[in-house]
Amino acid sequence: MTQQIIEIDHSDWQFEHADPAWIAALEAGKVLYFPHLAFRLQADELQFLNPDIRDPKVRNISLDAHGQLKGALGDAARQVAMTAMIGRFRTQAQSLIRSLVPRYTDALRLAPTSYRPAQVESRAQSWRADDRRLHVDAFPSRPNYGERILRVFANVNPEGVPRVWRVGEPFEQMARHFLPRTKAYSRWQAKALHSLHVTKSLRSEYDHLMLQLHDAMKADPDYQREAPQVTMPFAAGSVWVCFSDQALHAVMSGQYMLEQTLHLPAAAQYDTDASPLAILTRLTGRALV
Ligand code: AKG
Repeated sequence: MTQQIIEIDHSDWQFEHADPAWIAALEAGKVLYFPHLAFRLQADELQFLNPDIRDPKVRNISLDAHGQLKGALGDAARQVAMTAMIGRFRTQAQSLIRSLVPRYTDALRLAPTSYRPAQVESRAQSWRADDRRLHVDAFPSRPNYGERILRVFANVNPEGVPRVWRVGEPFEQMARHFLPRTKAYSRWQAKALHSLHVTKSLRSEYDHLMLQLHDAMKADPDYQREAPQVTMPFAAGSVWVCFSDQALHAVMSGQYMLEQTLHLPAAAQYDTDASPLAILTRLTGRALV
């Protein structure tokens, strides 16, 4: 398998000169890893390194695009301080992306920022929601018509515990393997899902295929075990970036991570042929959105 993780020795959230080879690697579905780029907590924020600050009814604490904090326990002062911490990470993550891939800047759409204080190993989940299985991100209720999911992750574990991921083979290889097994798209069914409010808009054939691939991968124990992959411990005090709708990933262990999602129209990429939409369109031979 070609190398799926590209290490970049940089300790600043702003780039003066980004190497075009990094952009090509990112758009090819690789993970950019910054082992010496840390998101630093302030002294009064260390209190948030505690899994009990999360409302157990939600999976992650999040700051929505309007600056509203969700899923955090504690009084008003704590909520304000937590909003400030997550907001600072959001600003730094945006600055990293804008300087790393300047052409994206005007096209990016801000999505929520999450704080994940729970220990990965202790999560109990259905197979479909289990992110310990290799997958690409695809959302059942929010069709995106090929819009990209760009994510910035920061491991803020205070005890040096890495966040361990498995990173799988290139998207196209996986798609060639699973596409013959996917169920055919039904426009009628997509309309029914929309009218029942299961989906927020009409699910396109692209969205259908992405969900099928997500589920097919997670449901296949042989693929999970035997597919080409590397185990990658992302160090405490490091950052990594990938298109999570393209990079096959699974999280195996770790605790305390911040994550920023940014959406990007596939047409705003440097190489528009590299997107999952372009790859699936080529492999199926038809328009999918
Ligand atoms: C995802 O958000 O898609 C994941 O797989 C989880 C990654 C993580 O929590 O480290």
